[in-house]
Amino acid sequence: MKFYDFSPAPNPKRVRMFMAEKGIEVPSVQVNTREQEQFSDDYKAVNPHGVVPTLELDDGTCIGESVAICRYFEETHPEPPLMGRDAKDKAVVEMWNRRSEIEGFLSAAEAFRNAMPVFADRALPGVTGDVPQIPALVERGKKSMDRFFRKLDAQLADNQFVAGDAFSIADITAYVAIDFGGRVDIAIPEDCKNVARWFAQISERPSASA
Ligand SMILES: N[C@@H](CCC(=O)N[C@@H](CS)C(=O)NCC(=O)O)C(=O)O
Repeated sequence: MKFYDFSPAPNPKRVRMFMAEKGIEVPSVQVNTREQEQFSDDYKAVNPHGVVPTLELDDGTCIGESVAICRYFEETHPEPPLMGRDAKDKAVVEMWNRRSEIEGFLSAAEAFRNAMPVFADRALPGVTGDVPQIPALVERGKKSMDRFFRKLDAQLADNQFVAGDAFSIADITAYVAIDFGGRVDIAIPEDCKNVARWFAQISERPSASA
C-alpha cells in the first residue's frame, strides 16, 4: 500500500489526521504540487485527475478523493469509528462533513486559489493552465467562510464536536478548512467563541500535527 501525499497541502492532511486517529501507518511518497509533479506521466497513471492525495492498494487499485480514502480506512479499521456507528450517526456525520467541505473547505479554497500569485493561471486544482484567477472570488470566499463560521458556532453551542458528542471526520474537515483559511488571513471571528473553544481543543489532539 502507498499513500501519495504532499505535506503542505490541506486535502492530504485530512487523510493523515484520519489515519493518525486510527493509528494507521502507510508508506508515503511526496508529490510536490508546487513543482507540478502531479502532472508527471507516472503520477497521472496513478491519479489522472492530477491531484493529491491518492491511496494505492497492494492489488494496484488507486483511490483518489480524500473522503473515499477515509471511507476505505473506516471499513478496514473500524475502531475508533470516525464516520458514525449506526444509521442515524452515520447520516449526521455525513451531513456535517459535507457542510464542512462545501461551505468551509471550498470557501477557503476559493479565497486561497484566487489570491496566491503562484496560481495565477491555475485557479483550480488539477489543471495545467488556462484557468485565470478571478480577484472577486477572494472576497466571495472570505464572505462564505464567515457564514460557515457562524453556522458552525451555532452547532458547537450545544455540541462538543461538529457532529455531536463524538469526534468524527466532520471535525477533521472543519479543522483543516479553518487552518487552510488562515493562510489567506481568514481568522475565526471574535464573536464565534464556540468555534474558538472547539478549534483550540482539536489543535491539542496528537493527530492535528499529522
Ligand atoms: N476533491 C479532492 C481534491 C484534491 C485537491 O484539490 N488536492 C490539491 C491539494 S490540497 C491538489 O492536488 N492540487 C493540485 C494542483 O494545485 O494542481 C480530494 O478531496 O481529495
